[in-house]
Amino acid sequence: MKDTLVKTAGKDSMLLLTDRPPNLETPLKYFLLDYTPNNVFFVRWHLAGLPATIDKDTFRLRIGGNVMQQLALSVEDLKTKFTPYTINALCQCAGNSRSFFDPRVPGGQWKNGAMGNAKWTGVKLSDILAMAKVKSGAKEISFNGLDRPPMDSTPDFVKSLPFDLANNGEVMVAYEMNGEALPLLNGYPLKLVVPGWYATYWVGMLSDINVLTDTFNGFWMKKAYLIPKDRANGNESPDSLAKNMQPINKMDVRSIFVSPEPNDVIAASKTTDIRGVAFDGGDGIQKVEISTDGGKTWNVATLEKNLGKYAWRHWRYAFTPLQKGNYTLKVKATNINGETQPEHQWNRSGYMRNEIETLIIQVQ
Ligand SMILES: Nc1nc2c(c(=O)[nH]1)N[C@H]1C(S)=C(S)[C@@H](COP(=O)(O)O)O[C@H]1N2
Ligand SMILES: [Mo]
Repeated sequence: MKDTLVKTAGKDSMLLLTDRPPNLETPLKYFLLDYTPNNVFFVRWHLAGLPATIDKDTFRLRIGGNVMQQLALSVEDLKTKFTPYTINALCQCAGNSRSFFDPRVPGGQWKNGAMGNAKWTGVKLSDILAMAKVKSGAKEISFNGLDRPPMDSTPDFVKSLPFDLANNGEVMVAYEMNGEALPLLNGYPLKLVVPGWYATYWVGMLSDINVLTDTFNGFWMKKAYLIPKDRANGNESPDSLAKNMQPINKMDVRSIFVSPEPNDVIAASKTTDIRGVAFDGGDGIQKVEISTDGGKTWNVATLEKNLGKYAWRHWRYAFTPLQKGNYTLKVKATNINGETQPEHQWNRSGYMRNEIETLIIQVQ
């Protein structure tokens, strides 16, 4: 299918998936950069009821539920009453690369561009919770944003996290991405950042934080974003669907090619730098291996600068093909726990794809 590129409010040319709600994919070439620029950072909204503008002066982040002190904080309060915190982290949609599942599955037909690496600045959620003085018995925290369902038929987008994770000192409320205010389409003015976890938890236009003494039962935790339980890589098969499901959580180890791109032509007897990124849920990448013969033999790629355990890691491999023709390249990452990528993977919702990536290039 041919890509549709569009320029929308505050964004440069991106791949259009849907325009209402806005769903935009980042062109692959930007993944050569350490940080994905805000004006091409992917966009994913579930509900079409998005505010067109948000007044920073009247906006308040409300913290309530099982706390001694309910809070209503302005963005200015977050900037002045707390110690700023910055972390580099990859934000990857659970459905990134869904279009490559075979057999195909319904949902946004993303290629590999439903992710981005950014420097997030804001306040640790644990600091906000300390100010609100959480009472004993807290079990989960739910997070809601300003977006609303256009009709009552779709449930509002609300997500929850286990209390201990939410309070771990890394989960944060970001008011800046790559040193600037967040674009409206990426959740201005505040986005929850959950390093290492799929982006479905990174609630944008975050307006309500609710400390709960029980399990949250909302639609977006109990019916959507479920993966097969206790199965490696969230795997199941169309003729034997998993019976036990659980909410998606930490990201699987993965690597992708960034350059060359599919169908690019490279020169024989010359060296081409094959480049890409690798990442996992925050344990750290141990090695990236490349095959240039369809998976028969593997060679180690060079890992580039470490931007932090929750960020992606660029890698590079010098490839000098001697013969003309088509080459089948493969890339496979392994993290420090020895976890690696499967040869084949499928699930009904097209989540957490991390199958070993294949790239076919022409040598001339
Ligand atoms: N309020 C709100 N937050 C949300 C969503 C949403 O629909 N509403 N979508 C989630 C999903 S599924 C993804 S992949 C990320 C996308 O973040 P981005 O639009 O900044 O790329 O936001 C998450 N946070
Ligand atoms: Mo997503």
